Amino acid sequence: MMDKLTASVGTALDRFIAKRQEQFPYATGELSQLLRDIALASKIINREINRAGLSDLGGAAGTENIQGEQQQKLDMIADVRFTRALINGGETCGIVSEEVDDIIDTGNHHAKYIVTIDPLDGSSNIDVNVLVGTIFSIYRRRSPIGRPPTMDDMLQQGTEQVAAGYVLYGSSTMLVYSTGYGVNGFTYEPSLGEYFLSHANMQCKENGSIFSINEGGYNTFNEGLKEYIRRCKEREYSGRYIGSLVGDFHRNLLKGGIYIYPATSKYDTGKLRLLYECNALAFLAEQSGAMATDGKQRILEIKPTSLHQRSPFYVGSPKMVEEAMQCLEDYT
Ligand code: AHM
Ligand code: MG
Repeated sequence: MMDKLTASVGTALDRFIAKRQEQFPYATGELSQLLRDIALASKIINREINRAGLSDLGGAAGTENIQGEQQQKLDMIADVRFTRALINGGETCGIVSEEVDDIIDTGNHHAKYIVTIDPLDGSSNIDVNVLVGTIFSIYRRRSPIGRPPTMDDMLQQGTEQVAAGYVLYGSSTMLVYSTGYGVNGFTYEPSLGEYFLSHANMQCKENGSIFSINEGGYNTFNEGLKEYIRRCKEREYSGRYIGSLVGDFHRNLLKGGIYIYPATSKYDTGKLRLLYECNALAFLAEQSGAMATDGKQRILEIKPTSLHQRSPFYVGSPKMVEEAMQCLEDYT
């Protein structure tokens, strides 16, 4: 598989992207440019996040997004930065963002790609200096070139993703992405302003001993999920939950584990959004040997019906996800 071939640790992201493109003789370079645009925007966000404590960018902006959640100032800044980068880059005709109710028409009607993005996930963690992330998916448009993007372009199922990734703004900043040939992770070197390959061909362990779930909702979990959590505790697995999806996912990808956001009394179809949270991570999960379902079916096969729809999310080491699903079937 292409991404698994020649990547050597220390390769700069730009070079890595260019080399990948060379391996596809018919590639036009548009996807490569789009990935570079996302990387550039992430560097700007990284700078803003690092300054947040000093420049009064933490905290709420006093407005709400479509889900009725408070928008943080940095949420909105990240949204503007990514949207601008995608508009200026010219390769994206339409965007779905967590922060914007409707389709964003970039005006690049000759562009081939659609991007769905959560510009700053876990932003309630910024005020307490805990990591946050950006999550993105890239699709090919379905509508004819030269026209505005349509709902049909946006509501593609996850199996149609051309690429997906996340940026983790943590103790160091990382960009992890896949174009469907394995998963590679790049660490940002701030003094050089560049990402370098640090985690080549990332593989999730088949089994793990970390479970990540907000147990505050335990009393509202169904019997199957309660049984699975009981088993995790009987085996003295480590309970680890940052409350920042990218961080929880990244840790479990590296160490082996399961992340669960189930249906709860507050969120009857789960909290996480299919188009710009679950699908991207499900794509990366499967590319790394992990598994992602809504408890019953593969996340990537869910046919979306609306831009901001939610889904329960069970993702991680395949043996753990399979056992959790078996519990749901047997006990519920
Ligand atoms: P957000 O998109 O509003 O930031 O919400 C998503 C976040 C995830 O990063 C995290 O896993 C989850 O919400 C935590 O939710 P909870 O506090 O309900 O456990
Ligand atoms: Mg989010």
